[in-house]
Amino acid sequence: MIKLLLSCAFLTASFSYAQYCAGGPTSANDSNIESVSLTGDGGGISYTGCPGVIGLEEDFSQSVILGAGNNYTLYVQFGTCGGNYGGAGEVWIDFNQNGIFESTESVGTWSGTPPTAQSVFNISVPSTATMGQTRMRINHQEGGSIPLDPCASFSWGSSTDFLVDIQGGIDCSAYIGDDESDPRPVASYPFNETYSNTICYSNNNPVYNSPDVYYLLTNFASLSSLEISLCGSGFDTFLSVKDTQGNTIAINDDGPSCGPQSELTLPTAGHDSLFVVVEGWNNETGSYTININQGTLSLDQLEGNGFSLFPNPATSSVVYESAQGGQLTLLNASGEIVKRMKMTAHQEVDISDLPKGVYLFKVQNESSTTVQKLLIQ
Ligand SMILES: [Ca+2]
Ligand SMILES: [Ca+2]
Ligand SMILES: [Ca+2]
Ligand SMILES: [Ca+2]
Repeated sequence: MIKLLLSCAFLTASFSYAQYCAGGPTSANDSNIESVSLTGDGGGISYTGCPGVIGLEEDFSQSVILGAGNNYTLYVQFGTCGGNYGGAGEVWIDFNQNGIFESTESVGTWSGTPPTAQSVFNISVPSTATMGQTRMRINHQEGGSIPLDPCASFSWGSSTDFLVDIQGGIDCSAYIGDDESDPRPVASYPFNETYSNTICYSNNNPVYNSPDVYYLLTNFASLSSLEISLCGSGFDTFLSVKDTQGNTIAINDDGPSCGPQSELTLPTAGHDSLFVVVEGWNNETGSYTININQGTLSLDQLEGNGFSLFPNPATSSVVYESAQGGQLTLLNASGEIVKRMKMTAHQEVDISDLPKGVYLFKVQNESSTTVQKLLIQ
């Protein structure tokens, strides 16, 4: 019973946290979905469209139960709440519950100028659909042409979402890590796993619409920096690191050493736990490999060696003191170079143009490369 309750709670959570794009019409007049009818294995949708609604309409007053692997008939009247104008219509169901209406999830299309016959669409629910509650979206875009963009904003028409409850299919209750409330735990290092965001994950981190997987890193007090790498993954990845307040403190799209896969190194000072979010560039999904380990910038070893920096933390400028000068490369927490300059053995460096955060102050000369952590506040 507890297990059942937990799995219900999970399904509710994974549904309510998915962030769906929302476009729709900017006017409530003219072209509109007039009616929708769908009978399933239970429940049902019986909808009347006029008067029109501006933006995305979420009609969650009713839902329909559909079985994975089964076929159903959907009736849609693409029409108008005013004058008759040409346009197009399309229906999608988010069968894999990743928060995205992919072109492969299109159920049917229509084009014409109302009045036209009611559209009759066959819904063939994939046997691999994700079990639980998801959305059906119906768009009617005046002046639009097939295929429609499920996320589009336009002047006249409709964009309406309905609830669909999938029975059978894939049970995602074991796929933890969809969002901050249910992260994949990482408490020992080095950590690595090969995993996938292809099924059972939804789009909670809106950097890209790709579904994302959340990790919660703890127990890294003995590591001065963390190197997080998606090198070797099977698609174009994007990596974010967030603190427990939800602030993004580091990001990487295409890492320095492995093409479109992502990698970054960040100091751990000031953090007890961190979220790491793996997603794809754009809508990309697939199998990935994540490695988390002590960073190659071993700050504990480097700190205090070679030069002094003061004040640190600093606000507007910082003074470098050493036996010799060199080339400064100042990097932010994402590993991006924010400043480069030649320095003398005693050099004041203006940092007033840089946002608050943790930086790496790296100095290279003929004899050495030394790095210190600089906090700007
Ligand atoms: Ca989908
Ligand atoms: Ca997610
Ligand atoms: Ca995302
Ligand atoms: Ca990338």
